[in-house]
Amino acid sequence: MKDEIVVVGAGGHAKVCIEILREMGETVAYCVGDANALDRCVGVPVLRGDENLMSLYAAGYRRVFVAIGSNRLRNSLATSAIDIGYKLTNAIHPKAILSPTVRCGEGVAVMAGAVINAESTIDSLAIINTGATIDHDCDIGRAVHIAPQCVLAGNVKVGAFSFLGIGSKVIPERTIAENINLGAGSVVIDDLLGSGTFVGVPARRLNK
Ligand code: JB3
Repeated sequence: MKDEIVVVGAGGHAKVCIEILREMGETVAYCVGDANALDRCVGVPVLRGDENLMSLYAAGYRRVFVAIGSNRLRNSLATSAIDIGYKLTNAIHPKAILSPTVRCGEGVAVMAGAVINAESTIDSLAIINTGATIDHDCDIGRAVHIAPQCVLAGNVKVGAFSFLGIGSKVIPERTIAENINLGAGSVVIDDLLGSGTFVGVPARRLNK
């Protein structure tokens, strides 16, 4: 069996994740992109088409990291990879700060400068992007994306597949439900319930 990692995706997010994996001392053997992917991604050869996941598995690769920004696509490609038999690995930058009491799922990306404080939970396939801070006792759901420079105070819950736009902030003990898109720079002072898009200061539903 091979120890090198296969990265699914070959775009901007994959570039960042490959470099994190290298910082962790890992080697990325291949990226698997779609039909339009470029030949290489930060020096890693790119194979086009998800059928390559089967042939790489047959060739002995077992570890995969799904580096796709879209929450839904990341989840569905990870599910396909697990069905083939792959194990999801994490990409956690050595210069992120994670409390020893953080619980982390699989396939999670944590970028440089992110801080995750005591007894928070980061579910599988979440992205905690550059410089985001997640304070104590937060609960970040499956395939959530917390964009760069977001600030979550203590006891904040974010439901599966939600996206918090760049620089948004959430005061303590608020709940953001599943499938919510929060606009850049928004400030959440009330629970955001139901799916949909919320924007502004304070954050309000954009449309019904
Ligand atoms: O905001 C930040 C800091 N990063 C963003 C990230 C979270 O999301 C970034 O700026 C982008 O907005 C986005 O990055 P991503 O997902 O890498 O997007 P893009 O650069 O457009 O690349 C998409 C990649 O997904 C390409 O390499 C495609 O080949 C690949 N792709 C799309 N559909 C797929 C599929 N790959 C596979 N294997 N299968 C697919 O179905």
